[in-house]
Amino acid sequence: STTTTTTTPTVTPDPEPAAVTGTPYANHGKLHVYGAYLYDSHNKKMQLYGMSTHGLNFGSDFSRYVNRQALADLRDKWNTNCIRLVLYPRDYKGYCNGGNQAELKNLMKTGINLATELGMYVLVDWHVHNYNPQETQSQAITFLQEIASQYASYGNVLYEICNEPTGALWDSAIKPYAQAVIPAIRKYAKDAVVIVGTNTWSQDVEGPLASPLPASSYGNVMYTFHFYANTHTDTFRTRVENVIKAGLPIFITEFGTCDASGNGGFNKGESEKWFQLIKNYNISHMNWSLCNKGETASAIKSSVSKTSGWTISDLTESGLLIYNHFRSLER
Ligand code: IDC
Repeated sequence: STTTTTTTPTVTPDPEPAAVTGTPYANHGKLHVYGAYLYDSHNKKMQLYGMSTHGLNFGSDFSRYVNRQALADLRDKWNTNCIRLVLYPRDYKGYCNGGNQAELKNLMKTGINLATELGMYVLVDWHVHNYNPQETQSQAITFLQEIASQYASYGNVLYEICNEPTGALWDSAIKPYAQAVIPAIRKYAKDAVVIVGTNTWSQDVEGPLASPLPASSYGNVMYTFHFYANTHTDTFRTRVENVIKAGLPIFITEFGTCDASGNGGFNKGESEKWFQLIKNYNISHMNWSLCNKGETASAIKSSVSKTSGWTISDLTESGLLIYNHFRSLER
């Protein structure tokens, strides 16, 4: 249902942080969406990019990367301007699946605070994965509204309200979900950028193109597309290009250099074809994932336990490709 009763959090919003000189946020400020593109506060086209964490709910092997030195390295050595903080509502110890809610909320806030202190942008990702986002709608509202109430004036915080809806039609499921969740966020964070997932693991971007959220009441909204380079090739690039040309603002909040399973099929050539499209259209993009799990998508070798200060030889083939790609971009 689209009518959800919510309680108003009593949190006093944190004051807007002072921008640290020379950081991405100091240089670009609050972002906004116009037509198919994201712009900075100087009205220059803006591209956010960086690493996605793995699931913060999956335990300290994954959440330990949310630390100051790791984020500083991602900013200064990897040349990135954004970090994506991933919280699964379901899956293992997810926020609505037995996870310690206070701890998980704290982890998210720690990540937001660190990113803010370092002048980086941050995606707060409600990581719906493989189902209709309406199934966790009321918890999404409560969680995201609390974050938005505390960080109401933080221009560096973006809200990703559902990672990858699946089996959820745009018109009858995802759009009404967005129409329930976005106002809860906007009650506090009035003009924060919000990113809405699309059906079929965030591939069906034609849904919102045919029936976008009305711009009059839903400004600063973008729509999600995800690719895994060994699975999604030319036909997907054509689809993305077509919707952008038709005016749909796309944010690639997750991509992998390998198979969609996250394991196997590292594909440099197809990844580079995506990087070219990304460059042509200034598309924001976040890589899965910053961890050392023994799967192809991980950026850190499984033998490496450091949580910051990685050297080239600590990176997997995926990590190295991504590191070099990010360093070639203009932050
Ligand atoms: C995968 C992880 C894997 C984990 C699984 C749990 O790589 O370690 O066991 O989730 O659900 C996505 C999802 C992302 C997936 C990733 C790879 O957003 O959660 O992570 N993927 O399968 N979409 C396409 C691929």
